[in-house]
Amino acid sequence: MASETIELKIDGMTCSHCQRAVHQALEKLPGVEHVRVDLEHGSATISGSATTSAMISAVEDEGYIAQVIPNSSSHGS
Ligand SMILES: [Cu+2]
Repeated sequence: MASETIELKIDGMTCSHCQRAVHQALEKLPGVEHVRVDLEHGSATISGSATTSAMISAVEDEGYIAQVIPNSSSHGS
């Protein structure tokens, strides 16, 4: 199973309505298994096999800005 967890930085969320819009946009993507949107930190954590570019465009379609947060913890140097 190529399931992985991706963290996105989301800009533009101001209230729980925004949070829900982002959550729903990500959740309906094919391959996405679990979504958690953190309004306070402006981030989203997505588990599943969808591509990050699909996630970013889904969020942007809702009117928010999404960026991948580089995951520095997966490779200890
Ligand atoms: Cu809002």
